[in-house]
Amino acid sequence: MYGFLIAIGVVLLLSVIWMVYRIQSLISVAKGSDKKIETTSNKVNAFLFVVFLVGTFGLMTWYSIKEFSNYQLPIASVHGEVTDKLFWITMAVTGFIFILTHILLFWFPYKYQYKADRRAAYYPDNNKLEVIWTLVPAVVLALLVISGWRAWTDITDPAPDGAHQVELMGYQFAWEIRYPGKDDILGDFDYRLINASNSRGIDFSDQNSIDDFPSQSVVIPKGEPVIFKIRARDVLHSVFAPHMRLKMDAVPGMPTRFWFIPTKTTAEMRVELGDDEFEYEIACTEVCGSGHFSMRKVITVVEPEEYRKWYNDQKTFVDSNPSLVLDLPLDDKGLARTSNE
Ligand SMILES: [Cu+2]
Repeated sequence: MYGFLIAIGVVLLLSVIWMVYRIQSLISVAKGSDKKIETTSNKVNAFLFVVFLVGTFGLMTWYSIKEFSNYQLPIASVHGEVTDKLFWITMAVTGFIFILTHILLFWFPYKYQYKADRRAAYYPDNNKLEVIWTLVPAVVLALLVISGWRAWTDITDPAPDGAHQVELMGYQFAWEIRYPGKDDILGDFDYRLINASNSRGIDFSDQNSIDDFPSQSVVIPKGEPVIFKIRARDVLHSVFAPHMRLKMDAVPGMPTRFWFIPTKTTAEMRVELGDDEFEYEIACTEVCGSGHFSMRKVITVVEPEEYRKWYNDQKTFVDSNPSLVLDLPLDDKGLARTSNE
């Protein structure tokens, strides 16, 4: 009970203080306040706007020049030329507008800081200006969006017939790679078949799986279409190969794909960069857990003849572990034994 009364008392006291303050303000308004508006802090703040403009612009320029090589890694795929061109056009248009509007944004507070002898001009509207600043951005943005959309539909079209298939499966925290083998068809998979000896859940009762083989790195031929068939075993991951300008999410339960044509072998890129140890890489770009950083795989791009030789030399899952097909019907086992002829 006392608590309630004290609370009411406090509220009443605050109300009284507030009323006194309001009355005092109204009296000073009625009297005409002689409070000075043009203060030193006003000038300091106006000046700081200019300092901020020049300082951040300088930092941005310095950083952009210093990191420029990281913005434009050499391109190693056909569609990379298209996406890079789009990137730089968008960058030029938005960068120009960004710099222009920010110069105005920070310069105006300085230029139009309070001056006792200055009055603001009244300028109600200008239809011509409104039309211009609505139409110009609308047209420019429409052009950017349409060219981006056309490039995207080209890139995501179905892969050409005969594209080399590579299956990439992401899991916490690595990638597993599978090739379709001599029949060029990846065998089925089912998450319920995942176990210690079959980490990808490959269905070895599907005859197309019998000649599938694993690989420690992604090996692909230069100048021929390649399709990555991407899936995830546990959480979201994302396949990112920066030199190929390739990025596609790996989603559990929803296979995705990305096809492209590599244009430079690893050896050629080593010469171009003057770096004998250069490797193309896939990095996971979905923060997928504590071991996310370790989801790196090497892509080796080789000449087509070298690729075919490598491809024919690989050992199938079944060759490495015949027990994978021990439970299968007799016909399939027979096929397994003859798969590596
Ligand atoms: Cu990941």
